[in-house]
Amino acid sequence: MTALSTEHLSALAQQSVELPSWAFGNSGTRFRVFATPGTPRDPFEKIADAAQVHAYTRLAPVVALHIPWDRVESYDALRRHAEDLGVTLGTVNSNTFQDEDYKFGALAHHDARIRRKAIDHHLECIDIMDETGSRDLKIWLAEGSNYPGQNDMRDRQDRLQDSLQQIYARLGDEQRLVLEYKFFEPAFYHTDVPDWGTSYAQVSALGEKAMVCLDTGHHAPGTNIEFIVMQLLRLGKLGSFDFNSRFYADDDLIVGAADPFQLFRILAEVIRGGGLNNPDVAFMLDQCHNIEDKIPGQIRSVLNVQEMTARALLIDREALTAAQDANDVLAANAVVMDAFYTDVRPQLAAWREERGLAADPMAAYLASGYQQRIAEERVGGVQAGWGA
Ligand code: PSV
Ligand code: MN
Ligand code: MN
Repeated sequence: MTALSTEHLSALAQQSVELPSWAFGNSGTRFRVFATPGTPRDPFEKIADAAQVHAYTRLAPVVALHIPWDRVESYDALRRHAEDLGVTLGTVNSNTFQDEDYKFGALAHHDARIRRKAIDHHLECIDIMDETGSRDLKIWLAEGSNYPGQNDMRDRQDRLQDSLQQIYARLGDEQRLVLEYKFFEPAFYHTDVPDWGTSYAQVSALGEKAMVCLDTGHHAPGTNIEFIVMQLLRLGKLGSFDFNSRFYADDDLIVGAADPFQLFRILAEVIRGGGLNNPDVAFMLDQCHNIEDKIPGQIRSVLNVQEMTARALLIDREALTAAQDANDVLAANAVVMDAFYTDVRPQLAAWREERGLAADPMAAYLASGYQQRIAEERVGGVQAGWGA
């Protein structure tokens, strides 16, 4: 069996996955939100839960915020709270999808008042980033139209660019804007940022501090996502990932649960393109745990990312290039499949123990009593925001 080398292990030791604060709140579908005992009642408790994931895996030192879901009186206090628990605050996500004013759009709206309000919301997010020490402002827009003729799509692109320019102008030297795309939903006919090409066009017109965010759940079925990863890395515009998995649409399920092979292929392109442990690429999760416990759900997620990274590192690049150069189709494919089929779990477990971690982080967390404690102590948890 191929084993992970010292070099592979040191690459894995540097791996960092950013957790979304909203994964720790209750969420659901549009049919019902099922509450989970022990759900955090405020952003401070969400950070405390995220810190548990990091404590057992040493893989998740950063927590992303969502405004207004994580609005607090003092971001400095939130920052210190995070640091006391061994994590830092990361990407700030804006929200222009839950306000009555945004029914027909926000940054691309034709009404100057509403567009101003949406731009100001993003400026507030940057103010928050200044206090939290966050680098990235992530923008996902729920904008578009439902019927042909409802809006002028081209005018909307122009207004979107203008709005983004105003936001971009407020970024500090070390800050960035990442623009996420999604092919449909909540708009069903056209979406203003439906694909990586549109996001790339919009951010390229802004400048170097603007990048694309690739959410793995935001493509049509059958899309070759690793090709997009390759292309964005090649263009130097892959700013961040939102990892999750999907069976049907934007399911937000545990990354690697629906299609571990796809996650492996994506991470293989990340490695090929120099994106692993590259500070320019943020590896975030964007998930909701509707029916399973949230902390174990996040532990499972980061371990899935680690396992598929380890397998992707095992691809024998020399053998692969030789087979490719010889047009040996089956040999080239076999090199990739050999790596994918290697079970890295025993080696990762042993390696964790060497670093003072439990061999099985999930079992260790479940045995710790934390889940029972929060279930007893916290009554009346908040929703992740989707229903709030
Ligand atoms: C909605 O599709 C969404 O899941 C986007 O992926 C955002 O990243 C996320 O919500 C949080 O705003
Ligand atoms: Mn996302
Ligand atoms: Mn999504």
